[in-house]
Amino acid sequence: MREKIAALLQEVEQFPIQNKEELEAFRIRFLGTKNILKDLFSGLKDVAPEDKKAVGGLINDLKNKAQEKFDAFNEKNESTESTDLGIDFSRPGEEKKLGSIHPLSLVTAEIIDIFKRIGFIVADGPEIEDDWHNFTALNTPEEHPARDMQDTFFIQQNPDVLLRTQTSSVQIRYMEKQKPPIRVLTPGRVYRNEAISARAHCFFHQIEGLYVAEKVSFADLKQTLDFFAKELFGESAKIRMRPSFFPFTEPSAEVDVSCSLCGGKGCNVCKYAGWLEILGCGMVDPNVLKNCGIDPEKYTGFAFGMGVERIAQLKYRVKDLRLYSENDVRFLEQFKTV
Ligand code: 2NM
Repeated sequence: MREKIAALLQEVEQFPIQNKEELEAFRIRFLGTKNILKDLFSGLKDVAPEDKKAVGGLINDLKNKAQEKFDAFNEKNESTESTDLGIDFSRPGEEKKLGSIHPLSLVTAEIIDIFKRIGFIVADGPEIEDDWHNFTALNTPEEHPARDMQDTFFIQQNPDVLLRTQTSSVQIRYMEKQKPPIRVLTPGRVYRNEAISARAHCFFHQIEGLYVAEKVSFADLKQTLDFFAKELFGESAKIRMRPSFFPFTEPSAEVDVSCSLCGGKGCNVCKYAGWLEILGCGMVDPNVLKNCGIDPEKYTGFAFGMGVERIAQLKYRVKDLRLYSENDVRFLEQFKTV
């Protein structure tokens, strides 16, 4: 009996348990309902009475050993299972790099916000246009240089399919569909056939505004632009108007804002002029209204247009136009808002 117990003790100690299958085999042999120790316990009745206690103790020890070995593997196995995932849940999270808003988007949003406060709404339209909406309806005559192949991108040599050169084409579409009063803002990309350099690009972004109603005057235009300049450049900003020419407005003007860097005294940003050109504007030519089915005897309107790149350049001192479309993160990261 004692040899039997000793042999089983050795078996318990040497039993290989490396995986779940071996653990289960171990459990069935030593701990299950029909385990081998049960034979030992039932064999106790044949042991000499004076020996019974000692032998019984040995069998109990054997049983405890088997249970301990089983528990030990089970525990170890459970803990390796969770660390097996290779995840340390107490580790701080990895920082995700956030992008930034493009300066042209920032400036566009700011300009739209200013005009929205005085009743303008935003409209958009196609970048691929026809001759009517980009030129003819805008009172741009057949022989006007803007129509030249040199300046406009035509698609597939078709003179009636082109990339819009200004967002006024969207305003033509808007006037064709809507009755006055109209207060609309048209932000968007426009295209011109120019060699790319620090100061010119083959595409850029415009925001044009249009107000058509009864008795709209040049004074209304001036007031609106004065409000705009003060909102964008600060309370001390002043504007001045210089006579100019556009086919679609009469009279037309160029608008300068006082240089916010030197306050008009003159510096290298304003080239010692004290003024910076920011937009073009004028009273909508009666022919343009007529072309859109609006009665020029009853309604008048003003319009203006500005280049977003130019405004962003003044605001952020961007020296080279190409930076806007190169996606260089060293440039873009400077406009992080968070
Ligand atoms: C400018 C300057 C002056 C303009 C005119 C129109 C329309 F559709 F009413 F005729 N839209 N935008 C306009 C007038 C644009 O950009 C420098």
